Amino acid sequence: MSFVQRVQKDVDSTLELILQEQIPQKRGPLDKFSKVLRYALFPGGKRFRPALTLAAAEACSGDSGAALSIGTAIELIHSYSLIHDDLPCMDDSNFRRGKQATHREFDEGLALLAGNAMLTDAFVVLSELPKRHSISNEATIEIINLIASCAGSSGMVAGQVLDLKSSPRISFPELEFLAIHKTGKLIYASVIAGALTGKPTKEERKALEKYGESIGLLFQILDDLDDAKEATKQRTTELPRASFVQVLGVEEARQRASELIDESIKTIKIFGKRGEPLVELVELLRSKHPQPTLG
Ligand code: GRG
Repeated sequence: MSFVQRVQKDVDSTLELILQEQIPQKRGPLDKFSKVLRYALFPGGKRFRPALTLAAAEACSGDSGAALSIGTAIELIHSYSLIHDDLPCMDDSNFRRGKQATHREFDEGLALLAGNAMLTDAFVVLSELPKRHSISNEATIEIINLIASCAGSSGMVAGQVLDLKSSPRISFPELEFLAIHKTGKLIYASVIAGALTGKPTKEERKALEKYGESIGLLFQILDDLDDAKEATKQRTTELPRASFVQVLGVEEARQRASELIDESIKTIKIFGKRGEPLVELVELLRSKHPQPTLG
């Protein structure tokens, strides 16, 4: 079993435990609500963010149990953002992860509340780090502060606001700022929160900050390249409101992705063997999106 497959299995079991603890079997509407949460969480997506948290913990010889709890909490936040992003008042998407979006399978009210519950429950999980793992109160507060600020009104939500109001004529700096917030901040938080389960040196933390920033932006550029490829296949010209492919063109977007892949791998060389899972995650993104070699 690969590193990522192991993380997927562990995150699924942790989510299952959280669901059982937060919503013990109740009858009536709450039973239905528990089905809504399950529908949105299983089967999951790539579980890429928790994989980053566990990989960063390993690089810093951190606590893997705590990293799994943190990564799962971040996956709850990510899942809330996907449910809300699909709502008619946002991206108005009917499908997610190969099936009906949550609000289409159930209704808008329940989908909205499922997102709210996931975001809130994530902080229950995080606040219990000292009780369940050997993480100090001080480190817990730092982790909660990092994740909340990366997800909130100066992080992912800010990016979503800009996306909602963006025009296809957006400039490159504006688009980069949008992507760094909408997609990059939560990915950055996944890396740094994992590192905080250990005791990274100043140099190690700096390297992980750079890695987190690069891989966050890379993730969005690759997603835009995928969307553009899909649009060509479907022979549609309908592209996301603001996309790197629209602003840079396919070749330049691929070139930028290739540079970010090289930068992120170079940055984590200082971890040697302990950094291997972090390298594996970049390689996973590369393998799914073959890049041109830079001349
Ligand atoms: C609603 C506050 C709020 C924010 C939504 C994440 C997000 C912000 C919107 C999703 C829009 C989108 C498709 C962005 C592109 C990059 C991205 C985050 C893709 C989805 O993440 P994956 O690929 O999904 O990790 P899985 O399904 O694998 O979990």
